[in-house]
Amino acid sequence: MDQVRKTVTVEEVKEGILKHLLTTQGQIPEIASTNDYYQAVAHAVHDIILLKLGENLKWMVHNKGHRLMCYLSAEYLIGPQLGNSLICFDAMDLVRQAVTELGVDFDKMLDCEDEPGLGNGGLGRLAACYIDSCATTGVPAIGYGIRYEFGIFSQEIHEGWQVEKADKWLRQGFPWETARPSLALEVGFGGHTQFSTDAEGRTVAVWQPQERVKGIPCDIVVPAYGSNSVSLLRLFKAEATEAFHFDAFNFGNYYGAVNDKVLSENISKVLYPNDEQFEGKQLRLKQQYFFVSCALQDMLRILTLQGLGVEHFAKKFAVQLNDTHPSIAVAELMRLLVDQHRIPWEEAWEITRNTLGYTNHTLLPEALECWPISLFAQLLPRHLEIIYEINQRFLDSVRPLYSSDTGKIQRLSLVDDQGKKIRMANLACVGSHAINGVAELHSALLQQTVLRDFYELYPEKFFNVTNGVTPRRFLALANQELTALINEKIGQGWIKDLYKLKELESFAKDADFQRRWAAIKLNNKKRLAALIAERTGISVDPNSMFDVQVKRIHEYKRQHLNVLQLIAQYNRLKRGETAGFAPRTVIIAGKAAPGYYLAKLIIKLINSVAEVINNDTDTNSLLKVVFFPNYSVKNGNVIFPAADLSEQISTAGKEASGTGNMKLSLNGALTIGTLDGANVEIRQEVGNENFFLFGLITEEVERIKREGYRPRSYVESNPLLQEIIDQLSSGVFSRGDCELFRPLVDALLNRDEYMVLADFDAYDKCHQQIDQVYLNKKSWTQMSIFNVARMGKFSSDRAIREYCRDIWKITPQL
Ligand code: 26W
Repeated sequence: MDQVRKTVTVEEVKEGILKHLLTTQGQIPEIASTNDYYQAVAHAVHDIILLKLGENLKWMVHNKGHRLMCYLSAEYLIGPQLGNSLICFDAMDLVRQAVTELGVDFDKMLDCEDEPGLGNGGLGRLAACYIDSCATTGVPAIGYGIRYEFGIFSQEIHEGWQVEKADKWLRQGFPWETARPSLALEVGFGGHTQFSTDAEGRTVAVWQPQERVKGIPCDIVVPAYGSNSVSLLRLFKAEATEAFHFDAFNFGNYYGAVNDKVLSENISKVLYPNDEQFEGKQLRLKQQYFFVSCALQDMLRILTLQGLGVEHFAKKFAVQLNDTHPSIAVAELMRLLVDQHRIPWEEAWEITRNTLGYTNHTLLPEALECWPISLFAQLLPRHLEIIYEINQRFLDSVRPLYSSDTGKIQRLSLVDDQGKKIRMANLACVGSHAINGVAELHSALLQQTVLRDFYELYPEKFFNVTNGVTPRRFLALANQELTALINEKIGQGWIKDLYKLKELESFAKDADFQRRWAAIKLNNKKRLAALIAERTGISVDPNSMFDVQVKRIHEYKRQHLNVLQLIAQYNRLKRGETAGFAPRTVIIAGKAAPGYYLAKLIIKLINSVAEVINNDTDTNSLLKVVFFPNYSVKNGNVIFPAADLSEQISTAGKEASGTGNMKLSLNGALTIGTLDGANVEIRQEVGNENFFLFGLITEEVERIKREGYRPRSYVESNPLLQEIIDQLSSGVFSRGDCELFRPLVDALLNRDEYMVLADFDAYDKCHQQIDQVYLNKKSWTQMSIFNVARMGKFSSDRAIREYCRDIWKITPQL
């Protein structure tokens, strides 16, 4: 890699860009737009990445025995590619100079990139971080998924409400992928099973699907930082098979055939925008099976290419299931091995279990996937038979252990109590050799709650791998000024070994270092302030505390707790209680699932409260509120470096891990948080004194609920809270409309599923304490430095090394 950089001069880079300006954009400099230049630069950089791919493919051919990690994920939120690639090649300055010399504004050019939003949130971004870390740590890896034509909707705000707009990310073309139609695979749906007897007298099941669809691999090559290693993201696009055309000509039903063609191509049309909410939609099951089948067939193709028999499958591949979305892989791999390759059931089962690992990402019951059996029978009849067979053998094997405990057997069953649904988490547990949660607390809770019966049955299968984030994108790229300062003090080693940030501790008390650290934060805040003004028209003061909560909007994440505290603070300021208050800008961003009414109402609430507070001249020099629209990887990278305070305030026990918490802390924000998800470990790492803790812990949440939680009692005993509820109910923040926020207020007063009211007082007091610390600039900065210095654990490189050691049994090459 070094060679690539050292041998390339600015002149050569310019030449490469100008060549692509003509050959891919058909443009000459005199009339080329900034976007034309972006496309040209992207293609030039993509050429370099493809050369690296060549090296990797050669390595694979010569290392046939090496295990390959295959990540199965319905979502990848990879973010913009150009800036990250330049970081990986250490070519940012070189290309900046070349582009500038061509008379183009480099930052505007970078900004032309539309990101592929092929994921909802945490789970999709984690998948992208892991593919990145596999490249950098030298773990040969392919990420398999779906190339949605429309990714997560883009969010606009109209009169305070979220409005969803189609995400046309392919509008300008996408220079980072290569379609490989010659590697297309076929996937079936529907039909029935035919049983016959083979030459040796064995029964053979042959699935006769009613419908077939082609999966075209679209490859994105993901570069490593500082080496020639790459990972491959292989996303499948659905296309009609040629059979449609035959039908059309043979039967004269041309329009019917074209219509079928359109229908089959719908499979990869759009990403489902729900997270943490299962919806039993047929097309979604089709998507899941479509990419899983393509992926497993692709692996079998690779095996054949390497001259290895199917019996080597588990030795060659470690397949990781990113939640249950790809868990149909258990049945599909069995079908391919047993029905197509005639491997005896027991042997196939051994291979399947040794191959698969399952990662759980949520404890919320409404997120757990349970597919109606009727749907399965219709779409995947053969798989349903296989699942029944797996279930029968499994239950037969455990019955002797729990003979008298029929409840236990029922809970372990892959089929629900009513015999109506397939429990995909159970299928994933039975079909894998390893099961893991994504933070210490989450893994412990999994074992105590949703997967308890499986834990008791197979304790040795359970692991924890705490999530991580890539330091390349989320520090080196997002925060280039801070990176330069860190590099000046401790060198660049931290980019590949994040524990090295520890060396910053010796500068934490250095006044000059603190001054430079704070100056960089201020610059980042100015950059965000400019973007806020551009996107919302709201002007904010970069000298105020930037208090940031960015994540999907969900009741369990409690954006409304943030709003209640904000109103409490506003009321205090209105009463003239300004002593000890640190001027504050509250910044909230995140998308709501389009069908999640209360989440959308929370967005409206934030905007309504913002309208009142921002326009109140009594207080608006001290307190401002911004709902930043369309939170994405791209916007996130401007927000993270500008945050002073990171809000991680979910109800204890509900957030599996969180990864935004890591990105913000890595950029020097201090955390206000509950003991939930990875917050627990962040606090452990940065030190209790550098973390603002509040709120009930998981056991207290459970106990209070058990004993009968009465949310109203918290309002009755707290005049501050009473005042806020009255304001919300009397239209103070809704131009007199007393009905607007009633559903939210009612949910809080009557149920308060997520204990917002129970945690309000502790949260409010914690915020007041934070103001005290913030007003002491030196000590705040020192805490910020300690936070960054102690983030080593939260690199996705560390997480990948743990997966390699505990689950995949792969030795990283770097
Ligand atoms: C079937 C509908 C559905 C769709 C997506 C249910 C659940 C999901 C995901 C599992 C939701 C998700 O993204 N979970 C998040 O995963 C992150 C990565 O591990 C964690 O950091 C977050 O805490 C968790 O909410």
